[in-house]
Amino acid sequence: MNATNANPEGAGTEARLPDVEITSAFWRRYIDLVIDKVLPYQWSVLNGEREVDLPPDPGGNPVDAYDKLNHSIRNLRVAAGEEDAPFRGMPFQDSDVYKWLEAVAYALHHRSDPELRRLADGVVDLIARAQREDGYLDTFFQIKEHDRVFKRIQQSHELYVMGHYIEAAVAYWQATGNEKALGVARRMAACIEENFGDGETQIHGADGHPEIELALACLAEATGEERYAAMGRWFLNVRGQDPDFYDEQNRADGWDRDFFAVIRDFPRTYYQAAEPIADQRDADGHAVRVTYLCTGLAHIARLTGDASLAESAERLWDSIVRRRMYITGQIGSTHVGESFTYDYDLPNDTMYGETCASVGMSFFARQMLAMKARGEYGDVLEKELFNGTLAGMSLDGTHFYYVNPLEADPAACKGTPDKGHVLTHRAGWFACACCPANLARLITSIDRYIYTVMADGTILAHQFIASKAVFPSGVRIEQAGDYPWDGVITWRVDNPTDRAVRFGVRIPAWSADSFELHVDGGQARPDVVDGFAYVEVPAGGEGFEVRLDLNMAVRLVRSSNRVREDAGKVAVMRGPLVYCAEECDNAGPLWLYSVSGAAPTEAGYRFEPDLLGGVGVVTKAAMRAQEDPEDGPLYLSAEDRGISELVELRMVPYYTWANRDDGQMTVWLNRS
Ligand code: FUB
Ligand code: ZN
Repeated sequence: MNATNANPEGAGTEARLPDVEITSAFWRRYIDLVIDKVLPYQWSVLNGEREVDLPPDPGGNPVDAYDKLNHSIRNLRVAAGEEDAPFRGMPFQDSDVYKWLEAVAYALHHRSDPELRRLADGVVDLIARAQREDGYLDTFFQIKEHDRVFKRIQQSHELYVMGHYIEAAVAYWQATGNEKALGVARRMAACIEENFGDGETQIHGADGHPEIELALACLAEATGEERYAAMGRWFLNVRGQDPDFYDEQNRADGWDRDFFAVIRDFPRTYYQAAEPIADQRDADGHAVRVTYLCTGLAHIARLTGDASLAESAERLWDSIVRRRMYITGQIGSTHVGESFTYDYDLPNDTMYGETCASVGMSFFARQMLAMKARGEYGDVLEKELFNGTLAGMSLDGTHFYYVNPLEADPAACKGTPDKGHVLTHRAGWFACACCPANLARLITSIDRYIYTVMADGTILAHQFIASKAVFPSGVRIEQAGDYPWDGVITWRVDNPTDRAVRFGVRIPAWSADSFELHVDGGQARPDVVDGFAYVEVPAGGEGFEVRLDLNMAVRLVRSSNRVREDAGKVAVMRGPLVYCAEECDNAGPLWLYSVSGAAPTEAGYRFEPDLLGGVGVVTKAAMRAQEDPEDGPLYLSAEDRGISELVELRMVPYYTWANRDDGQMTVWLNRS
């Protein structure tokens, strides 16, 4: 970076990323699904070509105000002065288009598609026409609230929206060389720089929804311009400095003129603005906000070498991962404010677990890996990729989850407002549609999540995704295997350079006690340092082979007994996958089953190629209590244990749930 205070150690991490072709059958299917189905489907929604039924908004916003025909692209046309219509939709709806554009950018890397490219170029042109002279772009404000620009940033999402455009622009410019896309982002950044800062006439506060910080970090890293990282750092440091900032802005703007009345009176922790970040001990408030903030923290810490930001990122990581995260990687224990609650509070049926929050955790983990070679970051990333995120989309790519519970019952979802935000089948779209395109951009960028190249050139192979990678240094790695179904992963490394390359293979915590590593044909006993086993690939080496055999036995897992909701329960896992029982496989109610703590034998696992796109199914002996008669007493003597029978419980990977008949689902099972 052209920086005086930039951290030369970490600044070039993205530039050292390899060019990757995905060969993994598992991920290839998802990438193709997104390119062939999801992106066209999402475009038809965003462009108002397809009517969508909107389920009740899980975040509590009134849905009646939203049309079945989405106006996202139309809003841009109106802002560009090409159509005359009122603004329609969520105030931050432009960001759905930008996430879609970013997903397209990554898709074009996997497959050349002139038609898609033409469409996306047209969207960039439209965005450029909609942008104001001074670089500002937010159609809600341009069409409807032009005199309130930056006047209520607690709720306005203006920097959130522009941050999403900046991310998309960087990705699109990198994928296609489209300078116009990047130019719009630069002008936006200039507008933000003009309006925010320490100057007397400038705004001295951060957006109520973190996002601009991570976006500026991306822009800084892509362009090599330090001013963007400095701006991102300023936004991180200003947060919480003046806890009254939002109230003062709201008062000046008119106290009751809310964009989102529902969030105005949330505590300041909701926006991570109750105190400076360095003083924030726990991950509190809105879960997606926390993950975006933390991604920015880690990224800007790396770019600027700011140790205090790095410490905050680590502290908040620990708060989430050690005390506030579900076994599937999901976060957000309550729908009230889509938020974290308190340590070890992880209810399974009233939880939130927003898809965006798992996507955000994947971003955060990726940035933490770029700061530090620590296996736990890779473990959590893997947990998110195979569980928390993928559950957000149906196997046919046209239905989505916003909220992802670990336990669901159609009767409960309909019968109590406590669970009204939980759906037992995915929806075609949402009034607040932040999740679908977020997931699309994660899946199409999966090639960026396999390796991290550290400042000293060490290559970390942290995700097991079969692929062919060519690094800027000339190193080539062909990774093979049928993960997550099979636990044998091989890397064939060619190192044509004149320096040995340090190659770190992640040893997942779940297999740390039982794995084998073979290096160039012989079994190796490497030291595992913080979750990575390191080997040296000699200079000039061709076809140097590293092979990892993981323990893929089905295992039963319990939570810390500080988690009240999971006490006396077990979950089933195999490799990175969390399993669940569904009513369509097992007669309900599912709470009548109990299982021993012993893992099933080998016979309890079978790959079924024709089920749910091809999945490994786990079966385990269980006792099933006979359901009491409907007209029987509500309370009975405890000595009357009823009758139980021995049955076989059938379980499928959590990410595939709700793709068949509507019914109950549970991850956690009673332990007998
Ligand atoms: O506020 C913008 C987005 O909408 C958030 O990130 C999501 O949680 C949803 O509330
Ligand atoms: Zn979302």
